[in-house]
Amino acid sequence: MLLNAEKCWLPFLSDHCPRTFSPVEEARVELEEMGANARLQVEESMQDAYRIEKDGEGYVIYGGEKGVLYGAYQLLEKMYLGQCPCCGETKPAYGLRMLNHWDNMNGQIERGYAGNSFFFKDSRFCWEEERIRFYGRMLASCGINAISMNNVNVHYPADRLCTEELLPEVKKIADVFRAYGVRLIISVDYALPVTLGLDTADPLDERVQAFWEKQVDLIYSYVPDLCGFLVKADSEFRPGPYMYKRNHAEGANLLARALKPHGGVLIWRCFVYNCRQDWRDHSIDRPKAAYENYAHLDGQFEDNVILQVKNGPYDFQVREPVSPLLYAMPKTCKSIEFQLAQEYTGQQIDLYYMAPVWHEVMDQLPALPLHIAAVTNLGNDENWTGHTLAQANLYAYGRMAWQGKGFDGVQVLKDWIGLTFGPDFTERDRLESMMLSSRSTYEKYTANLGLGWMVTPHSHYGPDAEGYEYDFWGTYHRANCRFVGIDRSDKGTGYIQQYPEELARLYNDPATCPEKMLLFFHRMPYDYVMKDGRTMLQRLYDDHFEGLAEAEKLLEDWQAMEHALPEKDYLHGLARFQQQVKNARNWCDRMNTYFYRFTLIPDARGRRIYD
Ligand code: GCV
Repeated sequence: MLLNAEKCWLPFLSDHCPRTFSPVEEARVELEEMGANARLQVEESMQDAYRIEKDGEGYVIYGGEKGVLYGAYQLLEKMYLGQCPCCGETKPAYGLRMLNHWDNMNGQIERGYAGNSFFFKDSRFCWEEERIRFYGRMLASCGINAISMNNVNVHYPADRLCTEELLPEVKKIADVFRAYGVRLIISVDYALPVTLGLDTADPLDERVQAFWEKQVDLIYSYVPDLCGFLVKADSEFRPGPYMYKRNHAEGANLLARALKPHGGVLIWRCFVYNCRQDWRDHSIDRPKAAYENYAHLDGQFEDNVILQVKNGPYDFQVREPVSPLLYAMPKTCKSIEFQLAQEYTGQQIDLYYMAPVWHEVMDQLPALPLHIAAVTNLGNDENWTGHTLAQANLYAYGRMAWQGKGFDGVQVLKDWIGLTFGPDFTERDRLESMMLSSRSTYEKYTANLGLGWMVTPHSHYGPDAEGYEYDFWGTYHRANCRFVGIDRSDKGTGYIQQYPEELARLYNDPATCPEKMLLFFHRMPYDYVMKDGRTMLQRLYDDHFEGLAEAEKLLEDWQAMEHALPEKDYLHGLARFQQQVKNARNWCDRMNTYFYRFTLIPDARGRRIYD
């Protein structure tokens, strides 16, 4: 049984190999210790792909330089789990499989729920080589091949990560990650030219172009395989090309051209919206923003620009439709961005296994983007992720990034449980069912029928039905005594028309719109009759009560697993499940009361709703 947090899902890796061993050599030793004779056959052309075969002498792993490492970890994993390791050639669905840290150099993590940064502290680099090596193994073992360490909101001194001041440190850490096939990305501040002495950051100004060329040359002299830059521009008070009346193609191309000679990519986030909206103004609809800012620029980006689009049009709510921008811009390279950090999804206290969300997105998109990114859920907590069970999201994300549409979130969860708790863990079915139902449970008590944002402002934890209602972030539900939700149909804000025709038709009509997103797409009366005959209001009440009951059941289930878990880990989880029940009760009571006070319609089943 293994719940040693440091080890996470890599139980077969021990620390006895000399440091001079490469990760591949290390994996071969581990394989030997597991009784497998494995030969590694590097075939450069295979790149990240690998193939595991068996002959009279043992296993042969064919692959590119990175591919053999992925293959070796896969073989270890399969042997540990007692599964058949041989496979035809397997190659990743996405080229770049990225993790974005939102770590600030003061050590805090924006939206971090697992302690502080393991890269930075007190405005400088501060990392333990052992931990970073272990992290490299974790990433390689699930196929992740690029990370950004610093927050997309680039604060001083992180803007100096691409200057002489900090590049020697960036180089040192890049050298550690390189061995695990992980390349670094730097989040850069669009206004760096101004910070460093120019009077403008205008992308069409030749001095700015020369500035970036020189800066990028310098960076690559330290880190020749840097993956590229990540940029959040013109969003949430960040500087960007709009400051100079330039569009985002002009803005992105500036950096992309500087990176191109070095083989670097420019990852440009599409999270751009008006965050100074007047709630009185119904003419602006925030989910329309990404499409409006970018779709018309298709074909105007350099070929090493990757537009990074959040999975939904808002901001990582519990349930959102797929961002319409992901269907658009066929001539532009895109990356889809998910958030493992549980900002709106329980903050690594409430249980939330994310695979169901990824399935919904992938099932719906006709073609996957070329690249994928996720905001990490990691920090320097002993168990990496705050809630130990939240580790599953990182592992599964890596697997999903590898498997693409073939991803099986149930099998991957089974594997993670086996690797983390041991193949003989007696409670694996119970744990699996807890985790598989966790998203639906959380959705029921926090965010029904596509209603999001009813959270405490800023912290984004706990209920506050009108917390954002009169604020400037553009996230309204406009509930009154008869209706709730926003009409985004062709008669409303027109958001739905950003989708391809068939989908737009489906969403446009409340009768065909998926009910779980009804109030995202439509403004509906409380007495609207849902498909199962309940009124919409009754469905809201029922969901909240059910969510609370299911949270209580999660706690009971965890308590029933006490005998199978080490005491420390059991108690760690127990405190979280107890908190989750309190949270669910708070959500249930406050949200039901909110709607009851508007409607004065009691629960049809006579349960207590406070007035
Ligand atoms: C890094 C949301 C979060 C911010 C985050 C932003 C983003 O607004 O609350 O903390 O900033 O998304 O994705 O850039």
